[in-house]
Amino acid sequence: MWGDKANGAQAIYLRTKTVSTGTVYYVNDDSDPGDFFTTAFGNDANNGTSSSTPKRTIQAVLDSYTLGPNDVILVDSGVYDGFTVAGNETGARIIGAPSFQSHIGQRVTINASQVVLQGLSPDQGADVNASSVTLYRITSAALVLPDTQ
Ligand SMILES: [Ca+2]
Ligand SMILES: [Ca+2]
Repeated sequence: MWGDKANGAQAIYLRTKTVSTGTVYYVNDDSDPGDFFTTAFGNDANNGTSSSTPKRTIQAVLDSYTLGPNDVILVDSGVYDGFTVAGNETGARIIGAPSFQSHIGQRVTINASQVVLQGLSPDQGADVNASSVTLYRITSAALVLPDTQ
């Protein structure tokens, strides 16, 4: 904490980790309790590129676009179908709502390296078939991970 002699205010400076993002995509189900990222219900006819035009399924984002490193899918609170991250989506990040209520009701398959899953609840587990995949703040009783990466 520093005293700012110029205007008398005190301030706390925090060093935070900042990760640059590429394109951000949005997904929401058709209920809004706990929603954090989006302002509308999801619809796969939406483009998924703004908080007011979320897609309904994660797979629809993955199928509509080619995600690259640091591109992010923000998955709002809800229950979602499983999805497969194709081998060419290296470095894609799929992030759930801070409430830990972004449930994936079917199995998840990761075929691209350096994918990050964060804050999701893949309730039926995940198959990770690629290297350097990061699972961060994941809640699931059904995860099966390979012995080595
Ligand atoms: Ca929702
Ligand atoms: Ca794709």
